[in-house]
Amino acid sequence: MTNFTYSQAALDRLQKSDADIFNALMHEEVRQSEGIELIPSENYCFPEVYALLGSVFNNKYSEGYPGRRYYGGQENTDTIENLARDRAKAVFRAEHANVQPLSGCAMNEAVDFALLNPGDSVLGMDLSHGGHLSHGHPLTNMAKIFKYTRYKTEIPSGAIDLEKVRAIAQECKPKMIICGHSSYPREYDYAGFRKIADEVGAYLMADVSHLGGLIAANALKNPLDFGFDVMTTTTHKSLRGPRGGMILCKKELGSKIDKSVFPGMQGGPHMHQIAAIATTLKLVQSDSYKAYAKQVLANAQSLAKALLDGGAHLVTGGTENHLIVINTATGFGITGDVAETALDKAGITLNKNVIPDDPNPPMKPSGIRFGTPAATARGFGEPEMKQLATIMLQVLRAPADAALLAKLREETRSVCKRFPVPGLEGTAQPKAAAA
Ligand code: DSN
Repeated sequence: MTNFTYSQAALDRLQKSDADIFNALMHEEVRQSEGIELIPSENYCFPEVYALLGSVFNNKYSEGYPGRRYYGGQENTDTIENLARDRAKAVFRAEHANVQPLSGCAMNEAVDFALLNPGDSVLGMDLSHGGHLSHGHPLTNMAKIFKYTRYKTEIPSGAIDLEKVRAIAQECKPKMIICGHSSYPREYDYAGFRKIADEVGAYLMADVSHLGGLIAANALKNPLDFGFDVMTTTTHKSLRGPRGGMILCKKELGSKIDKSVFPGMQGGPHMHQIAAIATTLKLVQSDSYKAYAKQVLANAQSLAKALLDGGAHLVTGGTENHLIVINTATGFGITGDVAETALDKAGITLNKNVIPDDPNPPMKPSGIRFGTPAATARGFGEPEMKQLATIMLQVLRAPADAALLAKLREETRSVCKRFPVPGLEGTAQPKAAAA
């Protein structure tokens, strides 16, 4: 059975009362343990996080904020939320922190509703160039309320031409400009964006969901150091915490942000999640976490170089953070969905992804996106990145070769056995539950 940090008594009860879900859980442990996770937004949380997510804090209603709640019995929830807010401010050098957003989209919507009025103009990055759905993609609810305009990157360098951004901003007169992404392998010129926002009188927001942990460890630049008004981050990606979101902002915006989260958007905060965020924010201050963040970046460099050397076409030509996007259509003559499926068969999980101005649709896009946070969390280093690149290149060159994929699956399983998932140590081969 599992060696996870759930209470054994609770697991025994689950096995008796709901064998279907219990078995799915056991199989998921095996999947995560025996496969190489490269989805750049996923990670293995700190084992302490499991203890808190499975704790009695799950039972508590705490609408409001510390010291001002709508329910009694808050002496312990106030403690954890105050700790989470104080630690968030210290880690990110922020004047104000709200740790209640349930996850990423809710967090970004709360910022929009705090700072904008219906009909206001917002400037954010185009989705196919690396931006995120919650920055005003036309299919989102937010796009029905606010008027979003998008800036793009230069193809093929991936650079952002600030003169073009400035011209768009002067034209659309945004009330807020968003920096941030979910598939952009380059660093932003935060100071350049601050200048443009000042020129057009816009709020400036950074959504650093992918980079939160790397910024916390000072391995990447912190937009708040460049005078950004607001910064948002999810807590389950590079930060290795529970699923959740956080809003960090200037003091003068704190009250608007807090009111927008509660009661504007949400009811009871998830206190088990906030407890786990608080602990995460303590753990990311350790030297071992700082070393982890540096290794995430070193591994991304190593993986990118080995893939480039092997002939892969990297969107933007390389990476400056934890993620890599490959154009599989031009490099290997296959769409991203074909690449995703073949790599999955070889034991490597990543996601199909659009490339800038992709001529193909999102379910059959031209590329794949992947990154190093999860593999680094289980201890992969640069030798494993080179091995991984060799495996990936073989798969991408022959995605329909079943025998090759099966052979490579054995190789990935064998690498995984050497690097147990945090929280699953001691169970190199967790047993699947009996059917
Ligand atoms: N879904 C996340 C990602 O994969 O980047 C962002 O919301």
